[in-house]
Amino acid sequence: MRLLLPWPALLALTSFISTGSSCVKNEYPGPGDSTACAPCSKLLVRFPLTPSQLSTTAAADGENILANLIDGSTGTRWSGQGDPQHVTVKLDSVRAVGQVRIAFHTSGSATRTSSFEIAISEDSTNWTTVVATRNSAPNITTLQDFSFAPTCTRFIRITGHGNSQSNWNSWTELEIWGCGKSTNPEGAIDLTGDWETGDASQWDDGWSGKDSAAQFAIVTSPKRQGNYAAKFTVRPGDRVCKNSNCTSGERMEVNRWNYVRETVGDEYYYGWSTLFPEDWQQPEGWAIFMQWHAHTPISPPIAFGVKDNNVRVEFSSGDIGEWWPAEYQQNHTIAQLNKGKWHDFIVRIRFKPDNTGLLEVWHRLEGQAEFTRALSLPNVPTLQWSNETEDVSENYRIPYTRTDLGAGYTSGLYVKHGLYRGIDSTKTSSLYQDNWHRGTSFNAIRATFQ
Ligand SMILES: [Ca+2]
Ligand SMILES: [Ca+2]
Repeated sequence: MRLLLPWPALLALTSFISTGSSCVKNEYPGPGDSTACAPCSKLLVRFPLTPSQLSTTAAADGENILANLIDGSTGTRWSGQGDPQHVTVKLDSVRAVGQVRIAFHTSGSATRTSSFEIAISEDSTNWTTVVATRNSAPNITTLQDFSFAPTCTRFIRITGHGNSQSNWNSWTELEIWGCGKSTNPEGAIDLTGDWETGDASQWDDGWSGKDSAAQFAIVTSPKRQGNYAAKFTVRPGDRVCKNSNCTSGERMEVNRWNYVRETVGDEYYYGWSTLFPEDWQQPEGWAIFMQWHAHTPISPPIAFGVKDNNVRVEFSSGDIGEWWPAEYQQNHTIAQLNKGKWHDFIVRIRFKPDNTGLLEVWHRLEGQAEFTRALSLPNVPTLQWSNETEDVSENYRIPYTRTDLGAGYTSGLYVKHGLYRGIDSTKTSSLYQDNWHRGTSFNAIRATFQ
């Protein structure tokens, strides 16, 4: 028998979140899915190119061949005469592209500039200009960066319009940058939500809240990092409703939707800071302030919550075939509430629906110099899965087989950050968040803290 939870979620049922960019080909990439495309807020990777991926309309110019554009040397060049002449890059699959880098040959004249424009296309027929005709900067022979909003595309076309001395187009290097998983072994930050834009634009799907003007504010004090932090407020009655469906709790959260999401086998590190101010009003029931949510209509597999005087990690993970309780339904205390002092968190999660998942938490309270390991759970499920198909939203099912329980589906995640609580409180609760990041190593995350 299924029991509806007195707890978060219902999100998948109410489905307030739009799918954002229409160019997302596979919103829910599976493990090893190299064709996944999701725009990001920060460029991460240079897409590897081979000579066969380059083509041009220009006649050959001796040894100045296309392959010279991607040989890593500014001492070799491609040259094509005429205005216009195109160089077209065909990516190995649809990718979220956000920057083209070009190094220009100056033919011995430091002040020579080159004229060009950049367009993108999904089919190499219909083109969208992303960098209008412009000149390169003079006195620079290294790569110059030309950025635009990350967009899912397959083809990038650079059109040369000659240079300030002649109608030759001569470029020494070409790189295409965009969104993807970093392979830097030193670790890297791939998602940032530190409010330093002075707004919520780092969270690509905006708010889940009843009244963002009343419930959300960028503040300059208190703050933990940089110039800005964010204040989240939830008042009695702040449920979010659409049509006749309402969330099971009251909330003010920011959401991330169009990004390389957490899925089976992924491992990421996260960091952020949360302040429960001196006048914090503890909700009567449950309250969470950071969650990794699945495409299932129940509580998230992992959430950071606050209960009584404790900050804790709350799990509803593993087999959810009966929905409640989930196979792994546990709470683990991280720290005391310590109102008025910032909590700094570093969290490592290996995402698995069986007991090969992992979660570690390092914690530091404002005033402490270094983080200490507060929790280590090396053998826990960190995703949800079910062998009942209706448990996982159709668009987000990832086939999954567990040897002891047979075949079914798991769902990867998306993140929500702010404050979400039950509907049984009579007081208004406000807290502050700052310095949220996702990265690929402890050190990369640690470096984001001051
Ligand atoms: Ca070269
Ligand atoms: Ca900040």
